[in-house]
Amino acid sequence: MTNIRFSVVELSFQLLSISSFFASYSENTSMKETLENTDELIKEFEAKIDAEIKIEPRDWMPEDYRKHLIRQITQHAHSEVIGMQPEGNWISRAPSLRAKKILLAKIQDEGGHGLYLYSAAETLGVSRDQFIQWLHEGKAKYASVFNYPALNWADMGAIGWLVDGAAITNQVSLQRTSYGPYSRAMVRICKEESFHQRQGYEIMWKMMKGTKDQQRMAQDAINRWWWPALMMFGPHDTDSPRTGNAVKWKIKRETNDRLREKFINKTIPQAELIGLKVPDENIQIIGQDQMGENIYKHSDINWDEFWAVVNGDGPCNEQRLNHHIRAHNEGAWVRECAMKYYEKTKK
Ligand code: BYC
Repeated sequence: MTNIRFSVVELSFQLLSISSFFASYSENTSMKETLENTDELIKEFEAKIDAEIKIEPRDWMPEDYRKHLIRQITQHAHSEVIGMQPEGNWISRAPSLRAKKILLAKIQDEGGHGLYLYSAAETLGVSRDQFIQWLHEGKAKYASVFNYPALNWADMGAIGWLVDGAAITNQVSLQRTSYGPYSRAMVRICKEESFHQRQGYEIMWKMMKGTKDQQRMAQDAINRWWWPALMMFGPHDTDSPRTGNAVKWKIKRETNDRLREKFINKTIPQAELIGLKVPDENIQIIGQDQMGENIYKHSDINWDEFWAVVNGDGPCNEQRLNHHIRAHNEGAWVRECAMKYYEKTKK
C-alpha cells in the first residue's frame, strides 16, 4: 500500500516535471518564434526605410525608433508654441495696422504648427497631456533660440528672416523624413514658413531703406540673432549623439552641420543685398557649390553659451516656461468645457 502510495506520488511528480518540461519547451519555442518574428519585422521595417516607403502609425516599428520620434516631434512642437512668445510681445506695439495683421497671422500659424506636430506625435501612442507635462517638468527641450529676448521692432524682422529662415532650411529636409505623419506635417508647415521668412526679410529691408537710426536697429538685431539662429541646427555632427540613429532611420535627412552650412550660404547674400553685415569678422568665401553659389567659412559657435541655454540658463528660460505653465493652467476651463461638450454630443 505504501509502495502504491509512493508510486502515485512519484508518478504525479513525473507528470509534473513532464508538463513543466512541455511548458518550458513551448515557452522557449514561442520565444524563439517571437524572436524570429521580430527579426522578420525588423527586416521588413528596414526594407521600407531603404525603399523610401513611409512608416505609418499602424506599422510595426522598433521601440527605439518610436521613442526617437516622440522626442524629436514633441520638442519640435514645443518649439513652435514657445516660439510664439517673443513675437507675441510685439503685437500691440506693431508700427502699423498692416504690420500688426501680418504678425498676428504669423504667430497664429506657429500655434497651428504646434498642433499639427502634437497630433503627429500622438499617433505614436502618447497623449498630449503627457507631452505638456514633460515640458513643464523640464524633461522635454525646445529650440534654444526662443530663450533670447525680443527687444524692439527690428527683432520681429530678424526672427522672421533668420529664425524662420533657419527653421525652414531644416524643415524642407524633414519633409522627406521616414515617418508619414511627421513628413506630411512638414509639407504643410513649409508652405507657411516661407511666408514667415519673407515677412521678416521685408521688415529688415524696409528698415534698411529708412533713417540712420532704423538702419542701426536692423544691424543691432542681426548682431544679436545671428549666432542663436546658427545654434538652432544643434551641435556639430561630431558632438551630436542623436544623429547616428536619426540618419540611419532617415528621420533626419541631412546632418546638423550640413543644414547650418546651407543656411549660412543662402543668408549672407540676402544680408549683403540690403546692406547688412553678419557679425562675424572671419567670414570668407572658400568656394562655390554645384549651383554656383558661394560657400563660406565662418568662426566657430560659442558652444558654452549654447549648452548653457539648452540646459536652462539662458536669458529667458524661466520666463518662457513660467508663462507657458500659467497660460496652460488658466486655459484649464476651456479644455474642461470642450471635454464636457464632446461627452454630451458623442452619443
Ligand atoms: N535647442 O544629438 P542632437 C520655428 C538638443 S520652431 C535646444 O544634435 P538631434 C518657429 C537635442 O534635442 C522650429 N536643444 O539632437 C517657431 C538633444 O537633446 P536630447 C524648431 C537642442 O535631435 C516660432 C541634444 O541637444 N525646429 O520654426 O539629432 C517662431 C543633442 O543634439 C538644440 C525644430 O525643432 C537646440 N537648438 O538634432 C519662429 C526642428 N539642438 O533630446 C519660428 C526639429 C540640439 O537628447 N528638430 N538640441 O535631450 C531637429 O531637427 C533636431 O531635433 C535638432 C537637434 C536639429 C534640433
